Amino acid sequence: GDSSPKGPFVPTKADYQKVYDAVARRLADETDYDDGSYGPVLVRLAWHASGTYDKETGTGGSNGATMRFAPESDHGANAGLKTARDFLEPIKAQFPWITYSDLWTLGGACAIQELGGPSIPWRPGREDRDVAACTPDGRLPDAAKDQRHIRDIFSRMGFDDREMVALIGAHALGRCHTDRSGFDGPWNFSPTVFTNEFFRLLAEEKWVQKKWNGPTQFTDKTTGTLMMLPTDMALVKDKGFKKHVERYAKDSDAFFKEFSDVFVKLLELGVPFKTDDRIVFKTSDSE
Ligand code: DDH
Repeated sequence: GDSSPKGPFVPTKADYQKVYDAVARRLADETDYDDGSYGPVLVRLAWHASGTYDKETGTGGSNGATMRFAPESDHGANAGLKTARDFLEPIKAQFPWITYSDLWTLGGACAIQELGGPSIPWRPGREDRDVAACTPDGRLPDAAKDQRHIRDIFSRMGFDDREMVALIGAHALGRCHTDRSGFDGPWNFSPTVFTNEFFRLLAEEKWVQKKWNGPTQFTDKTTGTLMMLPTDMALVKDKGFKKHVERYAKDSDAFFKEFSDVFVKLLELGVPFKTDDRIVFKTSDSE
């Protein structure tokens, strides 16, 4: 028999790659949802888990996964994210040693990579916290507002103008749902592929206010099928933001590089890591 002492399980990089592979496999298998992928909603889960960070108090952020609990799970901004949390439950069951907070951020990194985005170097070290660590409502952005609100919210996390614009470029992915946010529709024609299309369309299309009974949103004059939120339009109204929109619209490589850096930073806000060593996961299409 094996007489070696059995300490607590210490996962290696290979173990985290197995978790990545399982999420990637599930993304490839479960295509009967929205535009054919759970990837966008996984990205949104990772963002809303992380974007509650407050640099002054050091509260919030991805460490804790407190969106498992009410009241945070019921905050208006988190409507619909149960879909993403439930999608990851079988992965948690298969790898019970990983924390929810590591799993949700790894899921976001995996979705970006599997949908054709840049690699998102990721490191483990988050610990789940209990309901007492839930953040107050109002820390995530409100789509009906303007550039001042965007700067208030994202500077509280510690981001500058360039980083704010790069992050919001994630709206290349997914769509709005009337039964979640009240808004409706996708931002571009390939909502399951990570591209700089959000910026290209924002810079080049003519956007007009949508005529409907729902909240104020904008639609492209050419087809009338795409959408922009008031906060998206603020990125071309504000000079400080607009120069980055135009740069990313023209230079996909710059967007991919700068998005990767800032998404890595977002996922790590407030986490007391024990290692500086990040894992660059292999995507499912690399051999
Ligand atoms: Fe967003 N986002 N987001 N967003 N977001 C929505 C969907 C998605 C705002 C509002 C909305 C980021 C920034 C902002 C994604 C990623 C990111 C929806 C629609 C609203 C509303 C929700 C629904 O109805 O299902 C606002 C406001 C901001 C802002 O910063 C001012 C950022 C920074 C990210 C990121 O990932 C880094 C993704 C992906 C989606 C699509 C989700 C889906 O289900 O599809």
